[in-house]
Amino acid sequence: MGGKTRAMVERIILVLGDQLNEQISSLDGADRATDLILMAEVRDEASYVLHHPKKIAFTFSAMRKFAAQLQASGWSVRYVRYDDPANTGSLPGEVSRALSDTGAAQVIVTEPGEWRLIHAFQDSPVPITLKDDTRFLVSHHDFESWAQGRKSLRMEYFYREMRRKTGLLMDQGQPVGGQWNFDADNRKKPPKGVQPPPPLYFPADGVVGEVLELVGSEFAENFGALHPFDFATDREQALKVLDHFIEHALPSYGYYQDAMLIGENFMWHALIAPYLNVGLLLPLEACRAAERAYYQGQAPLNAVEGFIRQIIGWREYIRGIYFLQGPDYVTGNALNHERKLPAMYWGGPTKMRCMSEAIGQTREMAYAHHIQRLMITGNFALLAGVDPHHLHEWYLAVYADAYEWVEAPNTIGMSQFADGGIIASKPYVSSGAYINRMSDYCKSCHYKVSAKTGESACPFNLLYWHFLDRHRNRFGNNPRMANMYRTWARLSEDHRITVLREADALLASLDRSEVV
Ligand code: FAD
Ligand code: DLZ
Ligand code: SF4
Repeated sequence: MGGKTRAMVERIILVLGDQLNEQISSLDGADRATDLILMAEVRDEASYVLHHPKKIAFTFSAMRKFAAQLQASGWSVRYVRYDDPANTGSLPGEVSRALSDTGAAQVIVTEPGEWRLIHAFQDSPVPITLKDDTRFLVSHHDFESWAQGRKSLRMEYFYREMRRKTGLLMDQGQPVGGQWNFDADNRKKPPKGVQPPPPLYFPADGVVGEVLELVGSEFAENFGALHPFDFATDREQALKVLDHFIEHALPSYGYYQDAMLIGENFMWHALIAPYLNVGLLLPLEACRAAERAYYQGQAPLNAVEGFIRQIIGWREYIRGIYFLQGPDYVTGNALNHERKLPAMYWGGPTKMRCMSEAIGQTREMAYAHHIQRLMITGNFALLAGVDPHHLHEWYLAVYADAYEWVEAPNTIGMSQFADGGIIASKPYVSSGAYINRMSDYCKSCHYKVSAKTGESACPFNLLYWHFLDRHRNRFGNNPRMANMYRTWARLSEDHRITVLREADALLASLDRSEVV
């Protein structure tokens, strides 16, 4: 307990597992002499979904190391381990226990990134003060002001304001290079022989080793491989991941952002989302590092702009939407999709190479990149009419970077159109042709991407038309989808009937838990 006696503790400062930065607002104005920091590994947080074991191991390791760092810089820390016999299993329970042990008069926490916990703290019998999370560049109030009165909340306009606000890639009020967005340059498939850089690996140290033993015994049933575990687990290591990305991957980040190759799990992606989301890295420092690389001639503008857009654009916008829309947002189901999540998502067999690649690497790494999430696993669930809430729970569980504030708008809004179009102006659906263009998956698939009907027809081809046909009332007049509906209408009636019949048969197979 850092040597404090009962009478000395004035305030308890609760630091959550995704708030691991000394600049966190709860510590702002705190007093090393009289305040006690509380951190707790609890059953409720480790099991509100079936988290991937790597995600739990990452969180607990990073929490333990951050607690040690705080202690080393003079803070008193009460750290409750998962297997402490006195552990109540919940954060409010641990707050109450700490209060009664210390007699402190006040509890402070930075606002959690999930309504579930915000409500738990608001409903707590002891008053808990929530402070704004200043790691983000935009407050709830600023996002509400931006959103107010707008007909549509598209990210692009928000992003331009963020560029002006931060001054990133700005020159006398104008975007550097004369354009805000260079995405048009960013859809290339890597030529043969071009290899993504290998990521950095961090061998387990003593702290991580102990956590791995705990997670291995307590969460053995959860979907996902615990070993090998090589995540960064402290700030120093996370900064190395950022530097490594800037030096080796950023120069090609833009061009190949959407590409997918068998056996290449990480491509040219940054691999920093878990570190940003728990506080080991801060968003502006990542953007400034990329901007520096551009000005020093180490990375092209399209790559640097693309990376900065993901962080000050998408990441901030997505969080703004989560808090603006309120706790019911995650229950959205605008397309009335009710199919249960196919077993292949939890590692069941599938004959679809793209799905087995994306899900297989998710199981091994707790990672898949954006296009694998959006255009493979998300696209398939949307085409197949999976209940978006089931899919939301899956994404929240299986990725090391998954926290509801960022996962839910990406899943419910961007990927599943279950919010009725708040985030996306049209659903992100594609047939197999897009997957074939952006990956090498189709070459070794059981199905044929060129086959539109018949036994070997790519399931994405069949379900794509089924989706458009069954949602004609909603999307038939959407100008951005007019081409798709025109193409469908040009097909012969016989062909359309066959496609719909075969798609129905495929969906029935999924419902009977047959291998698809
Ligand atoms: P890069 O592709 O290299 O991008 C750099 C950074 O930009 C990321 O680290 C991330 O912080 C930010 N970023 C990029 N795209 C987004 C986005 N759409 N929303 C918010 N931030 C973004 N991201 C999460 O951090 N947590 C999630 O739980 C999560 N769930 C997702 C679920 C679905 C269905 C989809 C389609 C996307 C989801 N994303 C989520 C967004 C994105 O896929 C991940 O941020 C990205 O894959 C993380 O890998 P990276 O660090 O290599 O990112
Ligand atoms: C993700 C996670 C896990 C697995 N475990 C803990 C924990 O034991 N203690 C804790 O304080 N936080 C944990 N977290 C992170 C929280 O779930 C996160 O703070 C909330 O979801 C709010 O974003
Ligand atoms: Fe996926 Fe279809 Fe290509 Fe197979 S053929 S990998 S199912 S897109």
